Amino acid sequence: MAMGQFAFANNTNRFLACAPLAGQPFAVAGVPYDGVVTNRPGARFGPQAIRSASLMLCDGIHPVFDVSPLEHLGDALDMRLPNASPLPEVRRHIEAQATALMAKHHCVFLGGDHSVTLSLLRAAKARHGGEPLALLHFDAHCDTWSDHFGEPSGHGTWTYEALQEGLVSPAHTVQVGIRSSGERAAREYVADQGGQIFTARALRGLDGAGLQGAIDAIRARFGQRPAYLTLDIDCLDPAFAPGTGTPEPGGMTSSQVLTLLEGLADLNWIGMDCVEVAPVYDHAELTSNAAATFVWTYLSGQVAKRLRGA
Ligand SMILES: [Mn+2]
Repeated sequence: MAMGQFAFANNTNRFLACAPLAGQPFAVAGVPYDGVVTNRPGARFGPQAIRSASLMLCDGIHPVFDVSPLEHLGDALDMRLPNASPLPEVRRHIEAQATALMAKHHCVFLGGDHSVTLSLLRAAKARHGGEPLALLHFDAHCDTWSDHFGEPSGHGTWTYEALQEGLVSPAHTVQVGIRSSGERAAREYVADQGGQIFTARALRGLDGAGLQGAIDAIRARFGQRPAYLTLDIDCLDPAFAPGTGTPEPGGMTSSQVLTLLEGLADLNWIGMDCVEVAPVYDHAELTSNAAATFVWTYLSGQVAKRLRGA
């Protein structure tokens, strides 16, 4: 079957109502796949919901970065993906389309379940010199299980797979917001490999200046190594993001995430994804609004950096 025949969940809205993708330096693309979730499906509709929520930001000058990403951004709409093929086949399609987009643009991908990040990291590493990348991973879950309830891969294995494949550097891997149940070997895997974990418990009550220690630690660890940002919306407490497949109480606030994103904007980011937004479980578009704001914040920071010539 030719790739052009896959048409599931293709959207016509564009992020921030930006122009169709042409020669803009920044691109948004949807990855509407949720075939390997543990519990509740629905993240295939995440890209559509995040784009809709973003429309309130379309004329917005960012208050910290003093830019709007709108004129610098195009939307590639959704990847065309097989929906009934095994995960390795789906991942090949995602990687091929991500590779083509990354060749021309600094990309933000809208998931989709978190399994899609492995393909995006494969494309990003190849694009940026082949050295293992730095990885900043916001999530309630460690995603370092070595199997998915007896299957080789799911949406909770991609971090383990990325470290095993050498896509990311263990010493430059940092997780933020982790709190779900799980055996110690998985929960502590990133730290055991030499990375760092800021659990949601360790971040309780910290914001603003209280997060400066975490910002400084991540900055020191990453330096100017090419870095990829993956943000599972379930890093947020369900109070801020109910619309996700596997919510975990006791999570981060939206302002904590924004403090970190704003404070780390000048690192050497090469791409981002925001995953696991499942609008069917959302209320009042809380979750898709949070996701749209995080993506807008990232893009504003990167556009400001580009305009400075940095
Ligand atoms: Mn998660």
